[in-house]
Amino acid sequence: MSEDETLFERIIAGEIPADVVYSDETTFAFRDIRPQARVHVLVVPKKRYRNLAELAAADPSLLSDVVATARKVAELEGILSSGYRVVFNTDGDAGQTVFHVHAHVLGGEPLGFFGA
Ligand code: IU
Repeated sequence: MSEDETLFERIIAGEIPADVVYSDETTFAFRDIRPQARVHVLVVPKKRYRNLAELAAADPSLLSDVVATARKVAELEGILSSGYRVVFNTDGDAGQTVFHVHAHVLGGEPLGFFGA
């Protein structure tokens, strides 16, 4: 297993320090170390799947938990009414770098459109 594959598991286990925003039985949320917006929090399932495609195929209920935690994070960060974006980068062209599926929760300011 590569460093990328274990990194978020080590953050969840408390072996690597992180700014934790929320945790429950199945999901974990912490601030991104290189924030791309005023609010930039990563939501991960505690059980590791490589990416969104694998999670959605194998465990839709856990994917639902991740999306619910993204909403909880928006609520905790005070951006539920101003709006927020949830992004899952999935493999090569999307630029995924850490292969433990994670949702980026972004907001706290107007966000530009993005793409190629
Ligand atoms: P990506 O969707 O796989 O590209 O996102 C990985 C994110 O993980 C990226 O925004 C990094 O800044 C973030 N991150 C982190 O928060 N803490 C870390 O120790 C590492 C990456 I490595």
